[in-house]
Amino acid sequence: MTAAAATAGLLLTGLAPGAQAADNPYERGPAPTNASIEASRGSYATSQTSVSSLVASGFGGGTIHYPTSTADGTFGAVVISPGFTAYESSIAWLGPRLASQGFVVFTIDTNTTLDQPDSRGRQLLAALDYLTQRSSVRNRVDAGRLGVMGHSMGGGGSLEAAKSRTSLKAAIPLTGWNTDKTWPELRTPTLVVGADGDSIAPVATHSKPFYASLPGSLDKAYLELRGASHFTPNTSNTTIAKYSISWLKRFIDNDTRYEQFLCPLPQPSLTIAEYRGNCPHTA
Ligand code: 9J3
Ligand code: ZN
Repeated sequence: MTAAAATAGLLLTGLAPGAQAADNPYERGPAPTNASIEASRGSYATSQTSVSSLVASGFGGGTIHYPTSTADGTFGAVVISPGFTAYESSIAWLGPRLASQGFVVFTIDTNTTLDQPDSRGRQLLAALDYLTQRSSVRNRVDAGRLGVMGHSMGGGGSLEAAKSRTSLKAAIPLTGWNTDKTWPELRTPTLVVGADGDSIAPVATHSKPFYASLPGSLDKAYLELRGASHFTPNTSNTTIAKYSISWLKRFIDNDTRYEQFLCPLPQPSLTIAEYRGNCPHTA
């Protein structure tokens, strides 16, 4: 070993935990376990800040949840839209649940509760722009690593957002609803979550064709929740959380430590009626 190499080794071993020179600069938090992604909270303490509808432009305001500490640098971010006639409160559980794993999470209200999926898609993008350009936490966000989620028409909106902004790193429609059933235009890794008992956005006419129409070359997955309804995404749900966390980590953070939860494909269980996808992932 040269003196220079020995010095480099000393420097690396001398770094503080969490500040190690990781192969992946976007990796955040400790090595995951099944227990850590199922837990009601991750390793990061979180804070929140409200965004008034009066300052929001192009969407209805909301709440930003974010890791309190700045010691780990910037984080990827995700904006989440509620569904038809619903408010931010209907998807609020996802704010601290996802933020505590190491994301900035913006749960929003839409301009009106009757807005349709195409409008919700535009509002998700407006909220991402607010988050990265004008919000009080903008310096905590890595503007190049963004994702979208939503419930029902908000899930349909997440597909619309990914279609119009192909730079997005992850999309997760939760019991999504849309009159457009075909999404070959997407270039964003997409996890489609359906519910076996959904009679408002039945998987046969919504989530299944959404998933099937995504490009075969895309990293994509279809998770059908067992014993679930259209409104299952409106309250804390461990299956939704663990696969959403894994998908966001894998594709927003490029964190391959989470690949173990996505590939090989999860098997049917008490909470999973069906899971489809491509493995291994290519992005
Ligand atoms: O956002 C949703 O819950 C969409 C389902 C719905 O009520 O559609 C009827 C037009
Ligand atoms: Zn289409």
